[in-house]
Amino acid sequence: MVDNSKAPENQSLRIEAEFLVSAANPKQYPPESCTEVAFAGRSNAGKSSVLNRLTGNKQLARTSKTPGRTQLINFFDTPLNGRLVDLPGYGYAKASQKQKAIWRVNNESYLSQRESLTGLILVMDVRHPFQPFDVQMLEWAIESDFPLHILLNKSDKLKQGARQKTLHQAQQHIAGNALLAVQLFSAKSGLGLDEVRERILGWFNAPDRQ
Ligand SMILES: Nc1nc2c(ncn2[C@@H]2O[C@H](COP(=O)(O)OP(=O)(O)OP(=O)(O)O)[C@@H](O)[C@H]2O)c(=O)[nH]1
Ligand SMILES: [Mg+2]
Repeated sequence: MVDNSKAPENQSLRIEAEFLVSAANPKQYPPESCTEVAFAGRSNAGKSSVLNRLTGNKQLARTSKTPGRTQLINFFDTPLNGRLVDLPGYGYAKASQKQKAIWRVNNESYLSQRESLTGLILVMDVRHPFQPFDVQMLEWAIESDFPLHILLNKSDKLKQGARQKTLHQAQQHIAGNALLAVQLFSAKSGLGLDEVRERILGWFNAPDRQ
């Protein structure tokens, strides 16, 4: 992905990360030795690009123009006593029924069983927010009292007025729940980087869900 960010970064919020392991099933998950923050979202919303931008490492998670590229759960270690976890994207239309079923089992087992999971970043394309699977994820978070932070990614694709309007609608969508937050983001330009890094560092530093 082309990096054309001109936005100055607050270096004290940097989150370096390195690849730890890919898992196709729970037996392959690493030990629950530290806090984990997972990235979920529709295929092609830009989860891998967001991870690369957050960590300042364009090689970290693979990005692709071909949806459905990230099939496994990928774990990344940081020096901050916290891990970043890239979940496979959902909603890839061309996936077979069998692939979709495997996807669902893998994601649900991670989300429901992982004690060390402290926060969830839900990445949406700002141009198509709150698709059925996003809403399902949001409802799961609300029912489970689980902290969730929404990134309206690819904000560089919209003009200022349109993106503010989407942000406002999204804020109304989650209003009244202190565990939920939403912001504009662009993995391409770096818009919104400090805000999401602060949320993740907050989770790393206070692993009791909040
Ligand atoms: N313009 C723009 N393009 C983006 C942005 N984020 C991601 N993309 C592009 O969107 C496409 C998909 O990005 P990925 O990061 O591979 O998406 P993903 O959600 O990891 O996809 P899966 O691994 O299939 O689930 C790539 O072509 C990226 O370059 C962004 O903020 N702005
Ligand atoms: Mg990916």
